[in-house]
Amino acid sequence: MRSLEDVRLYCFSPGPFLRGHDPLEMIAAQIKGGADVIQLREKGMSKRERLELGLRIRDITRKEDVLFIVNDDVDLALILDADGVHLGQDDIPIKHARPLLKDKIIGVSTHSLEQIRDAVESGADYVGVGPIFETQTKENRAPLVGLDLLDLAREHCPVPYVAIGGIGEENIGSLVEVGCRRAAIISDILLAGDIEQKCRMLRRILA
Ligand code: 3NM
Repeated sequence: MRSLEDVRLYCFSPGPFLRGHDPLEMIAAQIKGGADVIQLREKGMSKRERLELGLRIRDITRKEDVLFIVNDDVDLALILDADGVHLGQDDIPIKHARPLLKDKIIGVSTHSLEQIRDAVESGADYVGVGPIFETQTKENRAPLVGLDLLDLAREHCPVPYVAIGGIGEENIGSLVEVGCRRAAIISDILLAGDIEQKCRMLRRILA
């Protein structure tokens, strides 16, 4: 299995950016372009629909040796035998999720150094750090943390950390300048005319 240390480009299921396309085609294009992770993140779907899409994502990610992470739903991650789950600050705390997930990956969204420290102390395998830049994708987002929190993460975070929020072609270089080579990107990729090419270009900058 691909290691979290090696993760560069962290990608997502289409969510609100589907716009009549085939979700599997959009996911396959991200994988072809070098996605290291696919997260199932479908806030508008019923659990049954998430399960059905998740089964298809599990198949393709296994075949292509890409990590498969499920957002929020611990039970769905287990049913799908995903590689792990991603938990927000308002989701189930790690201490309750870990006994169920055992050695599966648990990632946690963090928006401050204190939250990074708490997540690590609770046994997070990786943390998301954001929002770095302005984003329209997440409702009720936390205040912008900017590149400053990535600077602090580099010094104080012992597990892999992934930058998120408003990252795209025009600003991804600034992450690398503060030593961060892992980016989670939704809209800049899923709105691209050529998703595969977009991923390839972004990943090359992180490599
Ligand atoms: N989490 P885009 S920001 C899902 O700060 C998510 O934890 C964030 O989408 C956080 O790449 C965000 O389109 C949205 O800005 C990222």
